[in-house]
Amino acid sequence: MDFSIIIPFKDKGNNERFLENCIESLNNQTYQDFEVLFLHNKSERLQTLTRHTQLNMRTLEMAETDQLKDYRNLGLEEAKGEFLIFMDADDYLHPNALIYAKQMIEASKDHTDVFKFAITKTNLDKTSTLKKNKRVFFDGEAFSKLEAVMNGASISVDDVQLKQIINGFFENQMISHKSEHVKPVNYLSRLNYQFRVHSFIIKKSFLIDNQLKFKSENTLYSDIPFLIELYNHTSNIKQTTTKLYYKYIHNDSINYPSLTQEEHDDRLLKRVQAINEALAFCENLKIARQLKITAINDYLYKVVKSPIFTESYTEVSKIYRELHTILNIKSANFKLSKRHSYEMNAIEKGKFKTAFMFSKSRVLGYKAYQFSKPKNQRFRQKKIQKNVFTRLPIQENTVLYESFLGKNYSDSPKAIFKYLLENEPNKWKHIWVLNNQDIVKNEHEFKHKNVRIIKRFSWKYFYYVTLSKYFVLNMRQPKWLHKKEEQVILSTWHGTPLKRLVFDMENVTSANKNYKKDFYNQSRKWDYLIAANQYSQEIFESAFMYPKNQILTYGYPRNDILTNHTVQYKNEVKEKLNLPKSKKVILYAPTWRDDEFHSAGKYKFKLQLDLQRMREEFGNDYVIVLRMHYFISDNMDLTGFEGFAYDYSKYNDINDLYIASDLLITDYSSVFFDYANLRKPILFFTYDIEKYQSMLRGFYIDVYNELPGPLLLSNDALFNALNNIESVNDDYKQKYENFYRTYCNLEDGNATKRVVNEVFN
Ligand code: C2G
Repeated sequence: MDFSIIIPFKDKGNNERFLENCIESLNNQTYQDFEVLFLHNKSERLQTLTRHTQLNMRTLEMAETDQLKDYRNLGLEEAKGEFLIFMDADDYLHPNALIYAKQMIEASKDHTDVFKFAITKTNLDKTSTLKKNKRVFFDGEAFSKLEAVMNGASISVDDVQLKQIINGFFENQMISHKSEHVKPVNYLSRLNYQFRVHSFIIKKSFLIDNQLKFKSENTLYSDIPFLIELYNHTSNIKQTTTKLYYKYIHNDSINYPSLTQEEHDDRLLKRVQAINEALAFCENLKIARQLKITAINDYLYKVVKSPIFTESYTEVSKIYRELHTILNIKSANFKLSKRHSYEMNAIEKGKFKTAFMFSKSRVLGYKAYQFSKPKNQRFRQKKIQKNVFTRLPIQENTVLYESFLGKNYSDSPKAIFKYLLENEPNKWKHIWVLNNQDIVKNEHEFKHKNVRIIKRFSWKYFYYVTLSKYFVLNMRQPKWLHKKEEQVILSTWHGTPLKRLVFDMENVTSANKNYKKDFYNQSRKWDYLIAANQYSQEIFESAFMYPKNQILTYGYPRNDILTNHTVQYKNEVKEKLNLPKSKKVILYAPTWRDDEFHSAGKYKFKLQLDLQRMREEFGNDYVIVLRMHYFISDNMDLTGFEGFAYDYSKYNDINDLYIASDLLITDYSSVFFDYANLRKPILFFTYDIEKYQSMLRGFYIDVYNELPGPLLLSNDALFNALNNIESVNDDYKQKYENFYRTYCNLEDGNATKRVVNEVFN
């Protein structure tokens, strides 16, 4: 047998989530001559998952006291394959990984014993990742075989390999494979000092001949000594140039932390201990140097910044003892900068207290330097927020408002503000976060003596965000905000969800891998959260992991005006927006797409709506208002459409656009939940629904059956619906009614009052 794949799996009750990917990827290998060894702690979940697999697989039970090293050693002993492949249970392989490995090994006539798959890190689900990385790789013999067939050679029915090649060829693009030699010492520096055994392919006889085993008891870094000992015996590692091993980076470190994401107070100590242990196996002076540098850098940049450095000298001194031994071990030469060498010399000589003092003053010096650098304004602001502003008394009657990160004067914060201003005009001091003052220059509320405007991230912002008794906002507060206990954060959120949110999302395409963790920590600081309906409440409880039955399900303050406004208000708004009185108004308000962006937070939007045709067919009766999502940074070019199409993407409050319009076209934006309060027709222009639903986020409701209007996948369909709007309305009458009853049933025009009574009194 060619390969034994060794996979340790210590079931902790919450880490079996990705096992299926791993098993499935082995099932899908195009090369079949391998066995799988699962070493596990009597995991029932593993047993269930593997029960029906056709894989050549053994599951071996470990004792509760066994450590990771014991798992791998048993795998090593039991393996029948010529080569051992080490894998982690949450990772997976490209379908052609093994055939590639086989070819790489065969092509290496120089008796290489250690090989490796190059790794790609991913935080997307397996299907999406593999879709992105479809290519298969064959070379030499296989490729010429295929070429021969394409040139007319006959195909043998028993030629399994050829069949695989042909299947692969039709499904994917084909390139020939390449691999490269990497010296362990280069390898160490290239991989940024990551020492992990996963993705290695090692000849079993080589391990036996050199008596290599996992010896370290280190619970977090037992790989390090093993790999260093391995490098001691081999001068070459052959690595694929193509990334065939998928390292899964968990995007939900709250519920499913990987070993690296788990919090261990002694992580840094464990790491320096493992390096120390590894050095004992290290004869190669250059590798020893790399290890030393790693330990030194860990100390200089990680230890001194970690909580243990400020909290416990005893813990730091344990690290010093390890470093002391490390620094006294022989290695190739290297040079430290002067300021770092004071600390290291002291540690080398065993003068730990002195080293501690030096490090402390270096850290202080560094902080002072950071603090004084002119361009580090934000750093200064955060420090002052944390260390100065939080010590000042809270301002009891001050309310701070922020809508869409300071971009608009809108949404529920606006409704709550107007209510407080009208009902208790002298009680409150109101501060609005607005990046551009001009957007409210015609709003009479802002003439009131108790209303002020500040810019986001100005010094005043840092001050008021800390000291306002109430902070009312519709997105998340900044991560750096050290909230005072007396402060009350009222999160209104900004819509009834259609698209899956945070913890209900498998993939987080555009945001960073800490998105879920950050969201979790930030939302723990909300004192109140509002939901427009029961449906939203349930979703927020799951998607935000928000405590059960704590949400104020009172209807949306922002929607009160949709119930309460007058016809006169509608006319005034139309006038304000320069829309012709004689014509009906279509509002087009689509959402953003996670996978279409220029850079972080700046999303693209390509208008698919045929404006030309719309003007030709409906220009006599209608005008259209375009309203892009606030994440879209592309500007609409409406040259030539003057008097027919109006871009109100930057207009403050979408409510006015709802009120002024007679019909809504949207897609997957939550706007229709609000619009339905007006009972005007809604059309869904969902030209990319398949991609959106599968690749991106997926939906909470059955969009094919529950929506209050038709899904229209093309301009033709859309125009057809517009032409027959009366019959569309008739067709959707019942659905609209059901929809209204489910999602708008709390919107009686008094939501703001209910919220204010609960939160402010
Ligand atoms: N919005 C807008 N103009 C658009 C789209 C949205 O002004 N063209 C505003 C609306 O107030 C809407 C809110 O932004 O309710 C949220 O927009 P969505 O398109 O639903 O997208 P997103 O910002 O991802 O929020 O729970 C709601 C979800 O969180 C979705």
